[in-house]
Amino acid sequence: MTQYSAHTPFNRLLLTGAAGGLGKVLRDSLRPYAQILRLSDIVEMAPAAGAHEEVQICDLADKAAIDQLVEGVDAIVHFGGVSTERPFEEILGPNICGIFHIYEAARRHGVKRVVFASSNHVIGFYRQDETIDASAVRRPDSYYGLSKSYGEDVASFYFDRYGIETVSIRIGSSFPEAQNRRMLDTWLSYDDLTQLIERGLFTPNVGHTVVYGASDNANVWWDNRLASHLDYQPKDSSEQFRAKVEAQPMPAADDPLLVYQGGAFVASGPFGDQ
Ligand code: NAI
Ligand code: 15L
Repeated sequence: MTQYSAHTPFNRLLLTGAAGGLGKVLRDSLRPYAQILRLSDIVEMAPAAGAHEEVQICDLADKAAIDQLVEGVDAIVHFGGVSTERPFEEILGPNICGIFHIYEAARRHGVKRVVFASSNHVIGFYRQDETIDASAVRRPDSYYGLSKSYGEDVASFYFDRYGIETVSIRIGSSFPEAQNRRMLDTWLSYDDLTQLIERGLFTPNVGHTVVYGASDNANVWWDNRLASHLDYQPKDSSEQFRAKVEAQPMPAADDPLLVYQGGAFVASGPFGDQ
């Protein structure tokens, strides 16, 4: 039985989406928490596997491949998938089938802890002048947001039914810098993201916990008191980017970027023949 303690690194920790923007960062920052990091993505990654790493390239939509991927790991940091709004058909395999495959494999192989990269887009239709906590009814703003909302439901189900614990991080905007006015409020630094994942991996008895992923920014839309057991204490703030961002032209007052928590996602699509 795996013991979850901040002082006992995992033997094998799986990181999906390891070739992505956040995956590249987490490949380094999660290093202290496992003897071996198993890195996975659908695309090859550079550099190739180094010391204490192993790489398995596979498609989250491929159930058998994900079953093999999860075999032998102690915990999963699930960051793989489509990370922006796309036609539903492009999201279905990686995000919706993908998260089901991850949890089915976890169940089959006895993995008891997952940290899931959820998104602010599960609540994107709340307005920026509203403050919400994790109990707020979800208001997905996109097919992408719907897929993350489904992912949170899968996490909840697999806890209630099989005792697999998850911390779902509703990540705001995790990039090197806040790029616009909305991101001054949603920005999450890489160090604060790493802290959230560390708390998600090592805090005992999380059941299914939903936590909002934002740094210690000046303006707060998200109340994390329902996740206080994680003891997440953000250290960074987007104030360092304010002057640069506020030098940008001011969008119209009704621009979704300034109105909705999900910003432009609320107005993306429809796609294809519609
Ligand atoms: P990204 O798009 O750079 O990385 C996602 C990775 O998933 C890519 O390397 C991609 O190749 C991989 N992937 C896509 N389809 C796949 C499939 N079928 N099978 C296996 N791997 C597949 O995105 P980023 O920014 O690194 O985000 C990582 C995770 O965090 C994503 O799940 C995203 O939805 C979530 N997130 C990120 C936020 C951010 O601000 N960066 C905000 C909210 C959520
Ligand atoms: C997300 O969920 C996306 O993965 C990321 O690319 C950003 O768009 C972010 O949300 C955001 O809302 O800024």
